Parts: sequence; structure tokens; C-alpha cells
Amino acid sequence: MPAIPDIAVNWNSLWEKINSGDQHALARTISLIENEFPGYDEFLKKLGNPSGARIIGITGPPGAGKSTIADTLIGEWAGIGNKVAVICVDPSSPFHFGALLGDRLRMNQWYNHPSVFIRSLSSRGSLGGLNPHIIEIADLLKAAGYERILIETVGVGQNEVDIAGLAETTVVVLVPASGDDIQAMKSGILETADIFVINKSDLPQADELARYILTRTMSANPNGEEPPVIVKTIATEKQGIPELYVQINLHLEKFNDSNQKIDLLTEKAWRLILQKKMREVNKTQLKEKILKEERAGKFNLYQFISDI
Ligand SMILES: Nc1nc2c(ncn2[C@@H]2O[C@H](COP(=O)(O)OP(=O)(O)O)[C@@H](O)[C@H]2O)c(=O)[nH]1
Ligand SMILES: [Mg+2]
Repeated sequence: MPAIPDIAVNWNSLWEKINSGDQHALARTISLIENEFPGYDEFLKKLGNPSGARIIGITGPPGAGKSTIADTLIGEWAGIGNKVAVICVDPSSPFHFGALLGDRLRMNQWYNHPSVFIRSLSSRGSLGGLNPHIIEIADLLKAAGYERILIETVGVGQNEVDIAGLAETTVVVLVPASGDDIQAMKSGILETADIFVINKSDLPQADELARYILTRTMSANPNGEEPPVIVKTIATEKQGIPELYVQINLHLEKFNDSNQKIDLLTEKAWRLILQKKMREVNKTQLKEKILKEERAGKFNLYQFISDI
């Protein structure tokens, strides 16, 4: 995370710059939000919420081809004049430059495009696998005029479910060789995926994986809602990408007139409240207090948490 000079921030002038398309000002504002710089919550209250902006989540195991797919989707959207933002959330690692370099390589052609904004965020310190401020950052991007916001996360456990609570459309990317991954996958992800992509369909067993996904999702949903949408792609050759693009748009349209919108807002409010409440709880301080009470021979877990 870049160091932020300890000076007063002129939020109004930052906002003016963002509005004039200044991506440095946007990046700086994201850092200020990540660091909870004084005034950031007042700033967020003043942001508009343009109705045309949509959030799409793309998740799946490392190496499945998420960034390659993101690269092609940017092309589809930028091609029709949309402003596109891509946020890559890296797994909780103090070193997230590796992923950043990989993403840069994959989405290289877009880094200097005036209507495309790409940024990697770390997922450190979050309750789930997302960046703790991803909700606010996505809303900032919306307010800044980005019409399609793609959030790439590494899905290897819980994260996919988290992204589904934020994105209007969740795309889960799997590869034929990831059979073990999908067997290990919690059924939550099967329910929350709006679209499955079987990428690297040039590899054998793509059809088997498709059948497997179908069987598992259908058995998890015996009352027979619509079967999941499954799209086969070879992202490196842009094969299947036009169909994926169509399916994403179809899903976004369906979303527009459904109750899901309220569910999503509820989910966001719940998470932000949780985060605010947890802010005062510091694990190091907890440990110190516990140690002190334990040494004094008067520690009681339930008394302790009710005092907190
Ligand atoms: N054979 C094949 N390789 C692919 C395909 N899509 C992506 N790759 C390669 O898989 C590797 C990982 O891709 P990347 O997009 O970085 O995956 P991510 O970790 O999910 O973002 C890269 O070397 C890509 O070139 C595909 O459809 N077929
Ligand atoms: Mg990637």
C-alpha cells in the first residue's frame, strides 16, 4: 500500500479531478479510503449512485484464466464506449506484486486506455476473502462514471460466496483439470454462480466438467429452477467470449427487475455495519487483556466478551 503523506486532504478538489477523468486522483482516493483517512466516510455520503453502473464478479482457482477473460471482456465493453474498471483482489499475502505483474501482463493493452481503470488490491485484514473496503471502492468507481466494474477474486474456498454478495452477476471460471477443485467446492458456490465458464476448453474433459457442474447444481436444487448457464471458452483465442458477453448482459438485464437488488443492498449494509463494529476490536489488544486477566486468575470468557 503506498504511503500517504500526512497532510490535509481536499476531498472536493480530488472529486473534481476524478470527474475530469484523472485516474491518478482516483487511485489516490482509493488509497485514502483503504486507509480510512479522516473524512473518507463523509466523502462517501456525498457520492452519487448512477443507475446504469453494474458490478460483475469473476472468480475461480488461480490460473483458471480469469485475467485473460477480463482482458477480453474489457475489449467488448470498451468497444461500445463503456468506461470499464477492473479490480483484482489478491489473496491475503503481504506480497501481492506477483499477481499484480501477472495481471499487468494479461491486461497490458488496457493500462493506458483513458476509459479503462485497472487496479490490484490486497485482501489483507478482511473478514472474507475480499478487500475490506471493496464495497466503498466499487461505489466510488460507480460514482466516477465507470459503467462496468469487474472484480476478479481468487476463489478457492469462501471468497466466491463473498463476491456473490457484492456483484450483480457472478461468473465462476473453472478449467477441465480443476475437477478436484470443484469436488472440494462448497455447495454455496454452485448456488451463487450465475454463469459458469469452462475455460481452456481446448483441454480434454471439458464436456465431463460441464456435465458434472450440471448434475451437482441440479441435485443441490431439486425443485428445478433454471439450470445454470455454462459457457465453454478458450480465452487465449477469444473463443466463446462473445457468448459469455451475451450471457452476462442477459443476466444483468434479469437482475435489473428483480428483488435481488434489495438483497444485495441488505448484504452490503450488513457487511459495512459488521466492519464498523469490528473496527474497535483489535486482536493484539485482546490478547494482552486476556493474558493479564488469565495471569490474575480471573479470566472468564463469557464475562470477558460481555465486557467488551
Ligand atoms: N490453453 C489455454 N490456456 C489459457 C486459456 N486461458 C488462459 N490461459 C493461460 O492460463 C494462464 C493463466 O491465465 P490467467 O488469466 O492469468 O489466470 P488467472 O490466475 O485465473 O487470472 C496464462 O498463461 C494464460 O495464457 C485457455 O483458454 N487455454
Ligand atoms: Mg488473475
